[in-house]
Amino acid sequence: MLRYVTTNDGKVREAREYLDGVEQLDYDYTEIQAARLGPIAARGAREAYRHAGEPVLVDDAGLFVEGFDGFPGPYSAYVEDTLGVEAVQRLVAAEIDEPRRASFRCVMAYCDGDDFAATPDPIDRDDRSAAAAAGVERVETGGSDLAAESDALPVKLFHGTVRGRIVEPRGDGGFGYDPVFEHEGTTFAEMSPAEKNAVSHRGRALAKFAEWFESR
Ligand code: ITT
Repeated sequence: MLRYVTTNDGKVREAREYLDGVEQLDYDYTEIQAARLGPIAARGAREAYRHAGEPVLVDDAGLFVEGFDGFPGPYSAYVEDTLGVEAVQRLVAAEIDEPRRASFRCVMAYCDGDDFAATPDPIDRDDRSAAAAAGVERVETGGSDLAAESDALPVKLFHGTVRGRIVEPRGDGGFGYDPVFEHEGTTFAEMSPAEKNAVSHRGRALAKFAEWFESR
């Protein structure tokens, strides 16, 4: 049984369209601080797999504002919880000229304890020697060293991106930053779940995953 690991019900609604009978695993894995989503999702997938003992899919996403060098990016959840979505929109409107470009990005990280021998990249193998050379710190959680526990677990990654603009909030569908993200004239919050999935970062990553998973 595949477990879709998230605390966010909005993500689950969107994932169900691609993954028949997928079960949500409401597990709050450790989100490490990193500039890119891939390593965050990969680390989360290893931790969730060790917790669940079943195949897991972790979904890490964020909003990247071009004029802010990608902020809030990997910190999107923290910024939503602290500043709030509408404050981010006002900040963008005050500081950045039209067209206020931004993108949503999503990385799906799949782990089932096996290798992916005949699979093309990207695969995160948690290369500890490369991490050490780059001066990356180990993550300590309650005395256990996650990286040391997990270095034998490869994780398969699936990426999705969608480009758009930051606009004043419109619509009441979706979740998170959807009301302030406009894609080709419509905000994500004005779209039905199926319309959003057809163009969204998550829909694109899920479509790639679903195709690969079916053949596995
Ligand atoms: P989990 O980590 O438990 O999956 P989360 O909501 O914290 O739940 P993320 O860290 O991936 O998930 O989310 C980053 C932030 O980006 C968070 O504030 C979300 O609300 C927001 N976000 C992610 N996908 C989004 C989408 O499709 N539309 C709008 N906002 C989104």
